[in-house]
Amino acid sequence: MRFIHVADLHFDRTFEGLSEEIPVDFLKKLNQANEKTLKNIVTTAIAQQVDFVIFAGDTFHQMNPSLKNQQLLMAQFQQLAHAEIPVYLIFGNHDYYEESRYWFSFPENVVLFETETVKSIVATTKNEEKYAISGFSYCHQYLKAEMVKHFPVRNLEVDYHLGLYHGDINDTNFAPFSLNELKSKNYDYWALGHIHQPTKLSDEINYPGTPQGHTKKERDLGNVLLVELAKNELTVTRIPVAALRWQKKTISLADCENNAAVVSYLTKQLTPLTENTAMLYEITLANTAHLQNFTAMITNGQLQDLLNQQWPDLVFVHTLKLEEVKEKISLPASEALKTQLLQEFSHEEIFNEVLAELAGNKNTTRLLADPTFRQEVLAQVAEELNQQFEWGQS
Ligand SMILES: [Mn+2]
Repeated sequence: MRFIHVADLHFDRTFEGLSEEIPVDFLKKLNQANEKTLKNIVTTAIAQQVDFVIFAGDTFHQMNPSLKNQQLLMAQFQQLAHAEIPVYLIFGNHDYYEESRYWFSFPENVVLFETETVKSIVATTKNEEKYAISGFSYCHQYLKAEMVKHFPVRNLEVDYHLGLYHGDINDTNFAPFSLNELKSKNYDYWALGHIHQPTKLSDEINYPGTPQGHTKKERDLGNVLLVELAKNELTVTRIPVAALRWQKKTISLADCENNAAVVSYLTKQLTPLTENTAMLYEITLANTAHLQNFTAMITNGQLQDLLNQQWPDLVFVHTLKLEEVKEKISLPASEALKTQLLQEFSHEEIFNEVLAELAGNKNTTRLLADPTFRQEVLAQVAEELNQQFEWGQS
């Protein structure tokens, strides 16, 4: 049996944090990107001849999607219907479900899990493999119940049993669960949703991450998972589908002798690898001290504009800046102490204790519970400590 696991598509989310001067051609790409990503998913499903496609919540960014976006989504589900590929869909905390908001019927190949109670269905693939799927949806923005407790144990009368779960290990607002609880059900696969960075909790328990990043923080991602199940065998493959990719790059100009070499060098560095994926870049230029009269063309935006004309519909540099070179402060403390401190603060309790003042607020509570947030903050702290201080030996 093989299927595609999609989560957190956020089909109607706009691309955030871009300057207003986006070239017309690229703006057109942006406006079509969400639909293109979904089309890529559908094309992949048909080409891979999968048995079904799972959407594990937050297919829409809003609980009240526009009519146009509803129609576009249904049209793509209809494509899967033509290929006789079923869709199993749960709703997450962003697109929490209320029937009356939908002005189009879901095609008949789409099986919805519509309530905040766990529902199980049994079906058969074309190859006569029998499978069960258990799942639930959000009907409110928050779902504090530990939904995992309501899942049945593995159905022993089917070849495979799958769980659909939109939730968060740490955050009590989003159907909290523990890894052991999921494992205790003995399912063959758990299709998770909610965390936008691809995250593997164990071989058979995965967040695919968002198939299309919408902010510069959602960089270097954009895939779905192709899952193949055979008796006692599981293969999970990432398949890239994003119409647009966000990337952060530091480019050294050490090899550019003078300004006359800069444009062609940068152009080369930004050359798109494929015509199928548009690129959104945040570029930092390093080692520029030897170039004269250089800074002005960065600050007045001329170099950025020029680069954005090279592949107007494929490459957009949304940020172009110079690397900050600061004089380092010499510290009498050792490198080992720095490592030790970082290790200490990577413990959840200690980290949260330091940020205890933020814990009262709804949004920050969510951040504090997110292990990727902790990792990001600590990585940033480590970078700052290295950039700003000269560490001693003892
Ligand atoms: Mn979510």
